[in-house]
Amino acid sequence: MKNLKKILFAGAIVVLVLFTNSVTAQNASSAELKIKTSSICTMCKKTIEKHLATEKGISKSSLDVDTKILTVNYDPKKTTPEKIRLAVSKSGYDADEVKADPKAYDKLAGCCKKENAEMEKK
Ligand SMILES: [Cu+2]
Repeated sequence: MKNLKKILFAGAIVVLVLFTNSVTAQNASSAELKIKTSSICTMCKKTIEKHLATEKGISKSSLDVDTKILTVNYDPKKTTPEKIRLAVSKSGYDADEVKADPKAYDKLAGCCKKENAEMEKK
């Protein structure tokens, strides 16, 4: 009987190790994407990050206001870089070569519009 207990115990450990490995493998399948956006201020940051939080397959997004680079952590099985850029566009901002959705852009606060930012520089 003691041997049987040992075998069961060893079996439980094997199952645990296999389970842990599969969880780690899932984490490894998450990818990172960097997108150049037309954002201007911390309000833009909130708008974009809030919008992306509702998108499927995106676990985390973080915008660096100074560089305008948006870093997105996503699951490649659930979404694609194309879809993510489109989501950024739908929030009113350019995403790399994808231009901002005009309707969403119109709804942005005045300070968040790239036209105004360019005018202020002149
Ligand atoms: Cu802004």
